[in-house]
Amino acid sequence: MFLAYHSMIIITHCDEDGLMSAALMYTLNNNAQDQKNQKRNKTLLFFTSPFLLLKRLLTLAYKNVLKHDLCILDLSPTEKTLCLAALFNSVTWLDHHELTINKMQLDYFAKMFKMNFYLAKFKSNTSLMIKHFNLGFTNIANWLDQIDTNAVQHKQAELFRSIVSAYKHSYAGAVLNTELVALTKKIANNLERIENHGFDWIIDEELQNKIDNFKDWLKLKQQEVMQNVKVEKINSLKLAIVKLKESMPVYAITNCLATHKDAPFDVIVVLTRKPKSIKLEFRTHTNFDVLQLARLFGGGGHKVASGATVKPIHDFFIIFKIKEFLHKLKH
Ligand SMILES: [Mn+2]
Repeated sequence: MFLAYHSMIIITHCDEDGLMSAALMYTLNNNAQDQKNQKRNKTLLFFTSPFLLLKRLLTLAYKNVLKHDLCILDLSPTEKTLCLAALFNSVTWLDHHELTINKMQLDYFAKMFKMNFYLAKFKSNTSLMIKHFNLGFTNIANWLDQIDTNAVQHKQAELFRSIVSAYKHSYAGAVLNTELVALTKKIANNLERIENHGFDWIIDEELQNKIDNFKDWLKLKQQEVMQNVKVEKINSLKLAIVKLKESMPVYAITNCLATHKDAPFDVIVVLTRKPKSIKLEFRTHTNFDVLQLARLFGGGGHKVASGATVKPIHDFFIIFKIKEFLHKLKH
């Protein structure tokens, strides 16, 4: 699986789970190299979103892909991304989201190209990898499961979420990628320490300031959300619509809306307007299947947490489509 004389490209989801998955992959990769006594030319790491995976693969495929082993983490495969990934020397694909393609298609790619899939429903991609590769990091698996399902209870899960959120709040674009790569390497080199003692040692004065700034900003944003949220009722379903002009962590929206006087909400729609697109996020307080809403817009994810990216059309058309769908549901 790990051909050490090739370079490796890791593409992972730009969130806590994606970062930890990449740290685990770094470690697996290094161990494989030690055993073979070979050195990999280099390992490149890219953070992206499900929507931008296709673009990232296209950009990378334009360079000499045959030299590279590709590894994709915490991002679900589509027909198009599978086709592009097949161009690389070899592919290792690990993901825990609901599949959008059927098993026959996957089997075809696995048979035709050097592609290894491990796609299974786990609470986090991190716990999937820890189980699959028998890594034994039970605390890390548990913390990332809590983060990825927005059920944070442990202090270390909350701390790691704050660290990654603070990075994403402080940096953007290529600089964010560079900073997250450095953080991933730091974590990869200290997995035992994290498993036994958590993340406190990572926090220096500079990072603490970033976390404090992020938390202050988040409090203001949460107040805005509570003031501007639109609540609607469709049949017996309660719907909360939040429109944003600047991204903010969706867990923070879901959590503050849980204290709203009309909570719990069956459907939470977060609509973030960006220059060239609109990011849609769907969450629920009541286990309502919001994956079907993301699918309406060509997106994916989990049944209780999903998303899609659409062209910058008027909000009206998006909200209309969601309401129309909910109206037609039988209760
Ligand atoms: Mn994940």
